[in-house]
Amino acid sequence: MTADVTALAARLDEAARTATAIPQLSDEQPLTLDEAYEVQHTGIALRAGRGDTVVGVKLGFTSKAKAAQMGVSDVIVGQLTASMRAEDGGTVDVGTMVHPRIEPEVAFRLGADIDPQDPVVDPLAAVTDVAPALEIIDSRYRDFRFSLHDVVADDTSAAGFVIGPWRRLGDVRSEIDLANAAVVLEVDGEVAGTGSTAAILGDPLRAIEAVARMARQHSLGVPAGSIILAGAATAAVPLTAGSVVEASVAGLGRVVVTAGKAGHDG
Ligand code: 0L1
Ligand code: MG
Repeated sequence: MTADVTALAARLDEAARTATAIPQLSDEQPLTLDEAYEVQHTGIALRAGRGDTVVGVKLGFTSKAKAAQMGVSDVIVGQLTASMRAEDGGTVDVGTMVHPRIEPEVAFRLGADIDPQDPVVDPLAAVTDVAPALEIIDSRYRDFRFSLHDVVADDTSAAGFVIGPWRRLGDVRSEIDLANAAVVLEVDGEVAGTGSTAAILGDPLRAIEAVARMARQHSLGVPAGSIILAGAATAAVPLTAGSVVEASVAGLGRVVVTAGKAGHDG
């Protein structure tokens, strides 16, 4: 049976807009991986129709622990939109989310396009900046449970992100080993997780090659200016209204956000 991509994307979109958990799509009918990405792209088009814009991409299942938990051997890719972004030091509205979690990440910014069709040019050459980041993930599925294809359709649980101060990648690489920098996640001043950037594909810079490959396989554009969230350095923790969350990456910097609760309009 061929999936009704438009209807499935609309179902997920409604779930996100109303902060209402829904059953996994695959409970009803199995989706192929290609169909799941089609659902994701259709959902992003729905957001674009409301004036939102794609500003980057994110990878999921970049840690061995998460990949093993899901029984997968490759990363997944989702899309970040302007409306998902909260300012460093600002507030993220958890009232618009179902059951948000937050995780510390490393973000990259492109100074040039990544052309996924060009196998000659090293995609790493397109990266100009790096920053500590926080990602807010929020599965639109009940109990945060999903199959691989369900979570791809659900834009890999993308819901929010915060980017700390950008630094030139070349400067940072001359100062620290970006492949093994200590990461600390704090909630309300208490340590909620510790890890290393090594948890991100062994080296967060490997995310760039992975993004180029995923862009080629799943027809994504990654133009100059795009933000790339490379993956999480610790497990995600629940994000509740009133919490102040800070991530620090040793030698790179820190980023902070407060969870507020205004909720959806109407
Ligand atoms: O950013 C992530 O690693 C999330 C990927 C999707 C799986 C999840 O929601 O935990
Ligand atoms: Mg993430």
